Amino acid sequence: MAKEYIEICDTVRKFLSEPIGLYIDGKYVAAQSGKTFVTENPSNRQPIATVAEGAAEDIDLAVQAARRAFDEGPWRNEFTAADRSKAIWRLGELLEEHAEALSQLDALDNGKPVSVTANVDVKYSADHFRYFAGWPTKIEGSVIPVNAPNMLNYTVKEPVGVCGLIVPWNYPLLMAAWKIAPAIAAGNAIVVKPAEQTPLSVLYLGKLFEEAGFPPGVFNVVSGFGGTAGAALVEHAGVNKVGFTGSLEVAQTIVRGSADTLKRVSLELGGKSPNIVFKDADIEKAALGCTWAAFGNNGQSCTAGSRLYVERPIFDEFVAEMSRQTSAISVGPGMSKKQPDLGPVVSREQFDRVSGYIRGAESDGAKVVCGGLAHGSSELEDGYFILPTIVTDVSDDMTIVQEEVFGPVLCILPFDEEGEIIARANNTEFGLAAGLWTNDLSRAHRVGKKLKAGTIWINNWGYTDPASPFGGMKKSGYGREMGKEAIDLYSEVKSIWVQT
Ligand code: TXE
Repeated sequence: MAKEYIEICDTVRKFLSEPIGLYIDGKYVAAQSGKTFVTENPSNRQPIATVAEGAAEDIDLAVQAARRAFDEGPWRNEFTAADRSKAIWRLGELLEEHAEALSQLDALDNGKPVSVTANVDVKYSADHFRYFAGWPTKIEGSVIPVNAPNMLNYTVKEPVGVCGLIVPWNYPLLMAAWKIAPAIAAGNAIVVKPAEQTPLSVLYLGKLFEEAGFPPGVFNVVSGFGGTAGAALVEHAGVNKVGFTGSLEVAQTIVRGSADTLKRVSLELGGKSPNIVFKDADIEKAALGCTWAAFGNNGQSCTAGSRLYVERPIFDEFVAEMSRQTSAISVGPGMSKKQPDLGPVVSREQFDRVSGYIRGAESDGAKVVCGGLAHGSSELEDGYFILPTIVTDVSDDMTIVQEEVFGPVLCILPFDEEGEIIARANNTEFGLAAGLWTNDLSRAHRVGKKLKAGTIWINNWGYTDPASPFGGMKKSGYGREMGKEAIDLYSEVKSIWVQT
């Protein structure tokens, strides 16, 4: 069968045709070392582009540019809150105007279907900027009725300063937008370190910041690797705050690495989120919701509902329905004209890791109900494809049930009663999200209250909104992104006392 792909648009073709520089102080520049690296399309393992490989010396230049912009430039001294607001709103519009290019860049780099990058990644990123465009004019302090005569005490919220934002590859543009938008809305200057697997869309943003009227140095991007560029950003004395999304291990390195300079740190990490279906739930609706909870974004979501507990009387029926729905999910290259539901996993490393988990579960005695490694189609053999996989006959203590797979693998387990399932659901080191499906209103609230996670979804899964706080408990991190909490995350409070 002929392979049919969406044509790469002229803007993207041009952007990718030459080595892509770091974006520092309003200009694209080569890395100081002259080093570059090649990004690979996980759908076909072909090179996409050559990208500058930044390291400590480039981070230093980017931080200096951000410091100048923050300490001396017009950003702090001339831009009013309303000016900031307008520039951020314009950025949201520009994301939409450049939606074709941005969605193609994320589809090439991450592998996910371009229909998804257009309708989720780019659309939600634009929405995110527009939401935070409303904030600068609403960041208020307060007047405190202190117990002291002739004394006026008030607070102001100020930007933290220069923020280092380290982002992952699962939603390359959107995870960056989650941090960039509140950081600049609060008035900070930033240096972004995109994931080495997916640097393209964030590098492309440089042009858009310039066009939106941001002064040079407010937004900088240093592409490169975690252990070099990422670590240098974490340790740099000119950086006041680090915002990170990624793995627990790297988060722990970041907390240690930022100890000397005592930076503010916020962390959005992984999960092994439990999803609970009670026997009174609407089965078809719940099965559809649970399917996409697990396999949306190919399971490469920090909130993937990867541990599914189903009440025993409906267990067999539910697994059969899930298996039917999961087998109907189409998988293919991100730029395929067929517009599959899911693409490949992001890299060779993730492919090996996820397939290792599936093999490990099988050798521990688990049953693979559907899915597994993709074969039988030349189109899929070119890339890092893993079919959405359901695993049963597992127990709570098995690796596949305990560890974050971060790929299209779902474990389904039976349970017998409410008290038992709350304890089992909470028996994880993570606490990012949890969900439950029931038509019993009291139970929905009762169980929801007892689940230990930053987000609880009842009779739905995966909803987020720029206005609603999002973040984790336990080892899923600390700090809340989005909503007014995100403005606080990128602000300091100053208390001012005036003798009247
Ligand atoms: O993440 P890393 P990886 C989880 C998921 C996945 C696993 C590994 O389980 O399978 O992590 O993915 C930068 N100092 N999540 O290895 O390494 C790195 O360059 C500073 C969950 O890709 O944490 C990239 O920009 N930065 C998750 C970013 O950290 C460093 C999303 C994330 O990469 C660094 C991604 C260092 N020493 C993975 N080392 C989620 N919560 O959504 C790496 N980085």
